[in-house]
Amino acid sequence: MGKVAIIMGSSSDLPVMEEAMKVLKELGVEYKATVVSAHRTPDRLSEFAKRAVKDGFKVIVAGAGGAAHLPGMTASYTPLPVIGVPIKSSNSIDGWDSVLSILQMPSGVPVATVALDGARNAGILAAQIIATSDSVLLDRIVSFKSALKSKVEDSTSIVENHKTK
Ligand code: RP5
Repeated sequence: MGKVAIIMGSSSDLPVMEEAMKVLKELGVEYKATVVSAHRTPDRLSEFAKRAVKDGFKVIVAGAGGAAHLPGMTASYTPLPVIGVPIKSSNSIDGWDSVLSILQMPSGVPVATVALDGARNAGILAAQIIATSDSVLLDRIVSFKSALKSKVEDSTSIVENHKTK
C-alpha cells in the first residue's frame, strides 16, 4: 500500500494535523509526518517535494496557517496530488488568509483544499485516493461511509421523539 506524507509548516500545527493521522490510523493507511516550512526551510521543502515519489509517497497532505504557501509550493515541485489544510494559527487574521492562500492556485497547479482546520477530511481524502488502486482499502472506506450513515440513521429517533418544554 502507498504511503501518505503529512507535512505541516510548524509543530504548532500538530494539534490540527493530528486529526489526519488519527483517521489514517483508523483506516490502516501508512503515513509519515514531519515539519517542512515553506518560508523558514525553503531548501528542505524543495528537497522533500522532489524526493516524495522516490520515497514511496502516493499523496501529500500539507497544512499551514497564515500566509500558507506550503501546500502550493509543494504542488509546484511534485507530480503527486497535494491536499491542503488551511489552519487557523497564531499568525492568522481569522483563517480566511490561509484558506485563500491554499485555495486560489493558478491554473495547472491544483491543491485540493479542505475546510479550515479540516485535517480529518484531508486524511479521509488521502485514503480515498490510495483506495482507487487498493481494493482492501476501498472496502474499508465503504465500511467507514456505511458507519457514518448508520450514525445518522440511529440519531433520527432522538429528533423525531424530542418533546420541547
Ligand atoms: C505557518 O505559520 C505555520 O504553518 C503555522 O501555522 C504558523 C505559525 O507558526 P509558528 O510561529 O507557531 O511556528 O507557517
